Amino acid sequence: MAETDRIEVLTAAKLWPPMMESLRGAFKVHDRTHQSDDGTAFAAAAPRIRAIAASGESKVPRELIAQLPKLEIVSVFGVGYDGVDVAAARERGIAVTHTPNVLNDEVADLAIALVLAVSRRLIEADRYVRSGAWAANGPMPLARKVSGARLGIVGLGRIGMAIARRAEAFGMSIAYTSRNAKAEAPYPYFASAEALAREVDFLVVITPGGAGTRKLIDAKVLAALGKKGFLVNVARGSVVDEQALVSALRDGTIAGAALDVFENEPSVPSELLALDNVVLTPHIGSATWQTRQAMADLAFGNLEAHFAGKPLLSPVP
Ligand code: 8YV
Repeated sequence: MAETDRIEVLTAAKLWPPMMESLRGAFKVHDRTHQSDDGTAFAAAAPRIRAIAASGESKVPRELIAQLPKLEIVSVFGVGYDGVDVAAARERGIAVTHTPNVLNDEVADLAIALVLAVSRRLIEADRYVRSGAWAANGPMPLARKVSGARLGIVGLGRIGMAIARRAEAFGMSIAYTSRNAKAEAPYPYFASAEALAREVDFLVVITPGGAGTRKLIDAKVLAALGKKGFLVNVARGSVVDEQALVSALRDGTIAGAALDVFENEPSVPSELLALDNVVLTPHIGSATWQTRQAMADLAFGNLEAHFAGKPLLSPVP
């Protein structure tokens, strides 16, 4: 196909290289030109751009959508689409798709790994061996048992359920909060994160980001979790009040935290870096070859389906 006949796509994030390869094989790709150049290349291409390929962390605001008169679809490589102004897209009849389900296992695995890492002090233990502290000082301070403990899940969606099923295998008692109680969930429901936090040892956050959940986990919730409680966040940094969390960790209001997501990624508050009772990972919830491939197939498949006039594989609800 002549280069000029190709459908033009704007990427709104640095995408996984194999995903970029698929895009480049099928479309003319403008790789983040709206962010990277002085505006002229983007202004020239904008009237022809018919699709945006975004990631879970991408920002696709109303202002960007307004600059693209031919935009038909935003395909998100990720389950979360809180960075996309879905209302602005809908007003123009622009489709928005994401990659649900294919990453449920991966994110749930990481949530359990973080519960174990922070409670059993795994990262600290690794440092203890490498630094020679074991030989010098003898055994490490004791950790907290996970099996049989009480787990609270904030957001019992597809991934939340996958976390709950794993936790059952650890003999944990499970409770949850979400906007509404789920008839199909066999676990006790709490109407607020604060009420849930008061009853659990581990509070795992896996609720969508966006305005509705901004700073849902605040100083009050952390105080309710208490000095023996641990917070795990595999959702979005925006869901936790990061400054309140730093204070709670420093003051011993809670026992520890394991965080895969942050308010201003990739920047992480320096206070967190200095704390031993914190495990930090760089937004790796879905980051395995297997799952990223499945996400790429789905995100690319949505674009293919759209431009072939077929039903979308996974439109946002
Ligand atoms: C990212 C995510 O999309 O699925 C989500 O919502 O946050 C992640 O899977 C991924 O890091 C790609 O950037």
